[in-house]
Amino acid sequence: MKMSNGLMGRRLLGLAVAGMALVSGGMAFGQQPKPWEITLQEAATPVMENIISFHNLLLVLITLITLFVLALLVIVVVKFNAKANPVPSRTTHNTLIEVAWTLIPVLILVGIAVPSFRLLFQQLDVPKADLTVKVTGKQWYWSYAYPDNGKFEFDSLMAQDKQPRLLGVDNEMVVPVNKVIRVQTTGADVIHAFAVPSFGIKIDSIPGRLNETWFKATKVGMYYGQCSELCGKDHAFMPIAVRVVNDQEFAAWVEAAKKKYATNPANTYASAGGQAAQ
Ligand SMILES: [Cu+2]
Repeated sequence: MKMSNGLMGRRLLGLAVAGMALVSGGMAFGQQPKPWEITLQEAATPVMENIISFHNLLLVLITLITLFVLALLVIVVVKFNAKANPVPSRTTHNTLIEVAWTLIPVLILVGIAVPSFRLLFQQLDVPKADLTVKVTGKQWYWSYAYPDNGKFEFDSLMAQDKQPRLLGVDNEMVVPVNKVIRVQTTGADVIHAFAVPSFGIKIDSIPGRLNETWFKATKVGMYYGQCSELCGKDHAFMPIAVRVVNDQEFAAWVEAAKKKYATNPANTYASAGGQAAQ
């Protein structure tokens, strides 16, 4: 069968569009990595929205700079090769150009530094929290404690039978929507890292140290992350699943969780000084 290039291109494009529709159709339940994803996960917090716009700004800048340098290289190769330009110029100094190629990059870097520092400050300056969740990384699962809501703590392990594969857990971390959640994190054994891409957070969970970050999810739904510090043989199998719900659902969940986890061995983890029952 013979096919013209144009026809072939259109068929491939059609196939790609159909594939993308298939992927997005299966994505009704929340934020997680998607097949063939080439950009950042969709934002669910103001911080992540700002990270994405900063990323887009940098992408435009780096593209323009790369094209400019490429154009200069092409001009040099075409106009100033030995054949086209047998007698080279003996110029060694040009004050105007030297000042320009020093000053313009400095101005560009300062221009990048301003929004960059603003974003960094927003990430690091924890606003007044509505709720604190203490997240402990363990080999190889997470524990979540709710000191403001009855001091219960529970383990969250990857569930083989749950979807999405390798991201579903038995007990999800649950938080209310549009509330500032302070995340305090530590490691019980080795260094782990608590990361949820659509919240724009990634912070090390270090034994003997309490690290702090925050997020304010503005959309209800399920959000997935993974441990992001190589922590041992099951590093790839300690996913993070966060369910963002409205206030009433959160209050109901807290009441149920208090009862459900009242006898959880995880609550005695610290006092027992040993392995939590899994
Ligand atoms: Cu880990």
